[in-house]
Amino acid sequence: MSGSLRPAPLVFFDALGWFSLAGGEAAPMSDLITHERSSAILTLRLNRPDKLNALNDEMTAALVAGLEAAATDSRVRVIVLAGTGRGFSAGQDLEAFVKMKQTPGPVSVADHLRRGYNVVARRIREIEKPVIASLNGIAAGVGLSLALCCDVRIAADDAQLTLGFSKIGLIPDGGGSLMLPALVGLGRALELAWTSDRIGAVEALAIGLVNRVVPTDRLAEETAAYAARFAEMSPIALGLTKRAFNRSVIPNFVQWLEEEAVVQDLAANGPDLLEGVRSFLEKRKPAFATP
Ligand code: T3D
Repeated sequence: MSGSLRPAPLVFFDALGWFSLAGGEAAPMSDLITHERSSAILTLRLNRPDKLNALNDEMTAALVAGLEAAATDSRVRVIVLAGTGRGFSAGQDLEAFVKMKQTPGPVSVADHLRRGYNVVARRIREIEKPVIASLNGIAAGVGLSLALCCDVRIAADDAQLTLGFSKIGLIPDGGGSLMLPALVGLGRALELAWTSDRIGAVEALAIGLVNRVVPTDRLAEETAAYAARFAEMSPIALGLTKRAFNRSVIPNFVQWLEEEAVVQDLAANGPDLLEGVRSFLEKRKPAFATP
């Protein structure tokens, strides 16, 4: 079933970048995030397959709205994040990023994070329902970070995971600099962040980056069957377990998102970001600055 569960709430951002919703007002649901509900399971699907589901501002706002709808709809007990087409997400749309940087009075990267990816990351962690990332093909950049913010990751055996940030002069953001070491330990996290090596599903499973690996042609069915187990359990117990683990393992998550944005701004204000992005789009090696 496609379409929204109910009219999408309007999303506003305050000075700190947190969103609020206009009560009762309806906005057209963006096609960039589709909603599919099957009994108690809501799948929010990144839907920009011609761009490897690279995220732009409209898509990010639609994802926030989708998560908010899922959080407040008592029919929804489990949320699945998935991608349309040959991958989960290639991360920030780098062409859109260059355009954003070229507009007069460009928004800072820290503010861009505060208004967008940090809201998504915070929402995923705050929703007291299981949020499952269903990963096929590529998950890169903040696409991977958001998957790491989810509670469980199910990977197709064709999944390829890469941070990618270091290749364009950035640090992992969208909660990635906290969730990655929390999941795989400091040493492996630094290795993955610094090298931006692509790792396959089997290696990701071995290091704890994903929870399970399933055949690619069965990803949707296996994810649905897995989610259905949670849909039959006590939503109160599952929700409070998430609250308890949030508080025990990542109690400073929201504060860290802000600190991460500040550190990312330091990286973004140096010369390497635009060189990294341009070299990627021009399909050449970057010439990074010497400090
Ligand atoms: O302000 C802020 O909020 C900053 C926050 C940033 C958050 C981030 O996510 S930063 C990281 C952004 N993402 C990346 O740097 C990943 C860049 N892409 C890649 O490294 C590779 O494309 C992939 C590993 C994702 C996939 O590799 P592959 O070999 O399967 O595909 P490809 O040939 O590289 O890409 C296919 C096409 O998609 C290609 O376009 P073309 O040549 O067919 O016209 C490529 O340019 C395009 N593409 C891939 N990733 C992006 C993209 N276009 C725009 N943005 C992308 N992120």
